[in-house]
Amino acid sequence: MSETPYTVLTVETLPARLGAILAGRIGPPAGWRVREVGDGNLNLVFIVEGASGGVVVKQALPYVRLVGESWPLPLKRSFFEYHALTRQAQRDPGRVPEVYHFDEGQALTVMEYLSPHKILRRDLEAGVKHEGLGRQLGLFLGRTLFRGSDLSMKTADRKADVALFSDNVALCDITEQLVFTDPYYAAEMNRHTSPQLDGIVAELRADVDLKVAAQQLKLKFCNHAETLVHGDLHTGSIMAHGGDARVIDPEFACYGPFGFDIGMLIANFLMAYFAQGGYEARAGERDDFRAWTLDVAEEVWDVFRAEFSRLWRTERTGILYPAALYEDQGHGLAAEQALAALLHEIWVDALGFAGVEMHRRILGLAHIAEFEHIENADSRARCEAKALRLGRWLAVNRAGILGFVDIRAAATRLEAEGAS
Ligand code: SR1
Ligand code: MG
Repeated sequence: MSETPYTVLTVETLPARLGAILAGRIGPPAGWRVREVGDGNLNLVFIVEGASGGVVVKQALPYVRLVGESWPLPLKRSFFEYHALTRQAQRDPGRVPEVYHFDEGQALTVMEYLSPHKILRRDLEAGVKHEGLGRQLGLFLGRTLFRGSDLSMKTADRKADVALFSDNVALCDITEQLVFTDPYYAAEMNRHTSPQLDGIVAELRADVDLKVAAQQLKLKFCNHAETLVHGDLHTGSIMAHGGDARVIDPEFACYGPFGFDIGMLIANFLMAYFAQGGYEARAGERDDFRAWTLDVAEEVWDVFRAEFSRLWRTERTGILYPAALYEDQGHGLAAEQALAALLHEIWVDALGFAGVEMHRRILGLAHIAEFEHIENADSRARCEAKALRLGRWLAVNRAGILGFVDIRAAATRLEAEGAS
C-alpha cells in the first residue's frame, strides 16, 4: 500500500512514480515507452515498455470515464478486480493476465502485457476468426463458475468471500440500472439510433411480458449469490491472439447467478452476428464469419456444460449436493439428475441475461463498437433491430428454448428477413 495520497497517473509522471517497482522487470525508466491506451468506459490503462519487457498499468479513476466527473465511482473497484483476478488465476490457470503488483491506495494494478493480443471485439468487427476461442471461454466459465460456488468452496471461505465482494456496491448498482432497468423506460442516459429505431423502442417499452422478464432476471442477479461471477464478460473483456484467449477486467466481480457471465458472453457473439451486415459491401460477403460467431456461442455453452459436469463428478466437495447423500449411498443417478436440473436452470437464466444484455447495448448508455462503427444509420438500425427482436425472444421465452438449435434458427430467420 502506498503512503502518498491517490494521484492520477499520466504518461509523463508514470516513469518517476513506478520506476522503482518496475525497473527489475522491464529495465530502467529512462528508456521506457509509455502509452495510455484505455478505450473502456471506466479506467486509465497504460502500456509501459522497457529494454527488457513490457507491462500493463491499470488505474481506476474516481469517476466514470465515459461520462466524466459528474458520475463519481469508488476507487475500490480495483481492489475487487485484483481479488477476482487472483481467484480466477487459481481456478483456471493461464486464462487471466498475471498480476505483478497491486497498490490499493493508488487503485493501481501492474499486470502482464498481453502482446500481440487484441481486444476480441475489434476482431469481431473486422471479421477475424480465432481458433479455439469457444473452447477456451467455455472452459473458463465451467471452471470459474463451478470452483467459485458452494459446489466447491468450504463454508468459511465462501462466507468470507461473499462478505468481501458484497462491498462492490457501486458496480453492481451500474449493472442493476443499466442492464435490467434503463433499457425499458426513457432513462436519462439512454440513447438509440433515432428515428430509425423509435418504433421498436416504443414497442419494447410497452411490452409488459418483457418488463416482467427483465425484473425477474434482475431479482436473480441481485439475490442469487450462486458463484463468483466476472460480472462484465463481454467481448471487450477478452483479448485474443493466435489461439490464445485471455479474460481481463473483472472489476464488476460479485456473487451472482451461474448463468450471468454465460448469458452476457453469448449475447455479445449474437450481436456480432447481427452486426456483420453493416460491414458487407456485397450481401453475403461475411456469411462464413457470421456463421462462425454462432458456432463460437454454441461452443461456449457446450464446453461450459461439459466442464461443469466433469467438475461436478470429480470435484464436488463443497457445501451443496454432498457425495454423502448421493454417490456414497449408491445414488449416483440422483446426482446426475440433480446436475441436469441445475444445468437446465443455468441455461434458462443465461438466455434471459443474454436477452437483456442485447437490449442494453442498443438502447442504454453503453453501446458496442460493432454497431456504433456502422456509419450508415439505416444499415446500423437494421442490424440493431434484429438483435433487439432476438433479445426480446430470448428474455421472454427463455424457459421454452430447449437448445442452441432454436437460437440458431431464430437468429438466421431474423437475419434472412431483415427486421423492422
Ligand atoms: C458506466 S459503465 C458502463 C458499462 O461499462 C462497463 O464495461 C460495463 O459493461 C458497464 O455496464
Ligand atoms: Mg471493463
